[in-house]
Amino acid sequence: MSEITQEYSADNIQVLEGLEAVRKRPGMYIGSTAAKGLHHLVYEIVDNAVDEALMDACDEINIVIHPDNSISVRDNGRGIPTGIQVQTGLPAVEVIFTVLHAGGKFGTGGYKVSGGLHGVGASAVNALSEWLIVRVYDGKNIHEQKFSRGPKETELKIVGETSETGTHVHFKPDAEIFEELEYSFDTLKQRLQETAFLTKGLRINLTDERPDPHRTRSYCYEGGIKEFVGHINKNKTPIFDEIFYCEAKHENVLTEISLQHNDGFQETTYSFVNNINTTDGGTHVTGFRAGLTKTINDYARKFNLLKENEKNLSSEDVREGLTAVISIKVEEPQFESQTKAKLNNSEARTAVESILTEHLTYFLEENPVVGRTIIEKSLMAARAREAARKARELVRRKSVLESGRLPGKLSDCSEKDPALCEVFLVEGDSAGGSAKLARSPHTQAILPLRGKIMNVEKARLDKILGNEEIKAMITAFGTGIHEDFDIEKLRYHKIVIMTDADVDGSHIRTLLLTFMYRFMPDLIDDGFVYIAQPPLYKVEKGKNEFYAYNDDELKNILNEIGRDGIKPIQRYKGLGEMDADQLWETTMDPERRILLRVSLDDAIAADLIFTQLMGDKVEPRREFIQEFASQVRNLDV
Ligand code: 28F
Repeated sequence: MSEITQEYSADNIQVLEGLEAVRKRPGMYIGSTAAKGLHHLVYEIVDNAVDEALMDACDEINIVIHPDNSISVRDNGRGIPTGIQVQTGLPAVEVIFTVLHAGGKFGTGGYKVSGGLHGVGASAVNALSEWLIVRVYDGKNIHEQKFSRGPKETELKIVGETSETGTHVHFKPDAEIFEELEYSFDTLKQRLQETAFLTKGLRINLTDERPDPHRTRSYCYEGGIKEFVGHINKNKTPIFDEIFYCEAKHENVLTEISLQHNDGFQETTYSFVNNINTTDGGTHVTGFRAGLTKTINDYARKFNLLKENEKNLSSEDVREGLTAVISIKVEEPQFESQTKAKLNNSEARTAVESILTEHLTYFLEENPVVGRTIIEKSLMAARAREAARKARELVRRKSVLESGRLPGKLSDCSEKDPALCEVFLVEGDSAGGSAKLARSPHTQAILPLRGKIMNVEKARLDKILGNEEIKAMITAFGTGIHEDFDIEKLRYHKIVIMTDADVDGSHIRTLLLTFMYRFMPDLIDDGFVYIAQPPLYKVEKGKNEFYAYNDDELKNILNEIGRDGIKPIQRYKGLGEMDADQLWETTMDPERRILLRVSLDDAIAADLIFTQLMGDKVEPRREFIQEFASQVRNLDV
């Protein structure tokens, strides 16, 4: 008995040290203490419930955002065991919430989701919460334990009876730790929908109980990633109706693949390992590409769709317009980097390649029309790629992209250090003129863009690179594009999109963002792209001038200064209505302006947004324009 007590106290010290470490360096455990880390807490807890679903022990998870921005997560699984663990002398549930990495250590086999990106589990969430309450429903009793900033506040005790089973965790992120405490419904919604797609048949409900507005979403996909592919292609035009899907296991790598081509030119492939989004791909994606290229070429040869004198289709050719989701489960995932963005397990490559080859070959033989359609599209891609390559060579040689000769329309700044330089992309020549007068020419360059920017979603590379506005931007930025992109050559560390505050302006802004996202994604990723915020209203009273950037602000200003003796309120419809001084004061002066930094850290959301706006279908575009306004407001300042 005394031995156990000794072990207990030794462990207890370790426990407290472990959790103290999490509180000292939260960033190391959850990535950040900003909004991203705050949301991460939810994923850690939800992922434990998802593990239970992956064991087929649970089919529903409920997540509630409470009015105080605390979160509760409830699953209908078996309930975390409440019995005493021999090694620690403590209830298993207490261990899970107080011992760092307990999830992994005591895992009972299976494919652990291991807590999303950082995989630190419930104990880290507990350490970073002002309070956390866990309730276990074991079919007879409700067991409850409370914690505060790590250490327990109460022993595990029975607080009621129940016929249900499952686990309920309610926590409030600690204001001493997090800079941001307000949960975003949209961010949680996005990620939870993705989780639902990845876990066939699991129902995930999200409820926002904060006022204005109460919202709820429910996600459940019997078809899993097949429905995910359908969802991604929803606003695009698929070139065949059937969505390919397969599921098989090969050397302990459980593999699911789904794909469908659309009539666009971009590839959209999302890959996951144990439900973690591997944004940089890895061995599973390599295996997928090899299997796809080989299967399609073999099929084309077998049915004489590719003549003997024709070269094999390339991997790029067969992936034009492809939408695919690859989801694998492995017992011991090896990642190349700390961020888990790229998988390293070599068995994943062979598993995905062989499973795809086998099932896709069968699928194409069963669906010959699909086979022919994919091959026709790939052949067109091959021809276009050849034409584009020649065009690019030509453009390159003609030195448009690499001459160092700057576009004629650019009014450059005199400073040479890119870190100090800004370029304003301004809609229209007239606004460009005011901006030129308004700017501080030492550090601010102006590039006026005429009219609508080309929609890069809808054109091939040779045509895009022939477009004057696009060429002007590429040469002004100096970085080159695609595989030639070199951030070191960036000439301005702030690229500021300045468009009118109307629907046309927001359309142009989105076209510009689409162009950058597709051609120079690192510009956005590395935080060099900004959106200027011109004011919407000007209020004048006596000698005082006030600018309002939205309707709320206008109301506040009017409340503050009263309506007596004010001049008629001026509503700016476009940048052109402001004179140079006003433009400088309100929108360009680094001391006074508000810039929104564009940060598309969720590539999936971004891509859906971009195709929603850029695709052919009108309805989603309208929805988007409405939603985009709120997105922009949510971007980091
Ligand atoms: C709201 C968050 O965390 N759900 C969980 C279980 C179920 C088991 C379990 C969890 C056993 C010994 C480690 C039950 N019965 N939702 C959750 N549900 N963890 S977390 O076991 C954990 C291991 O220590 C469970 C039989 N086996 C496992």
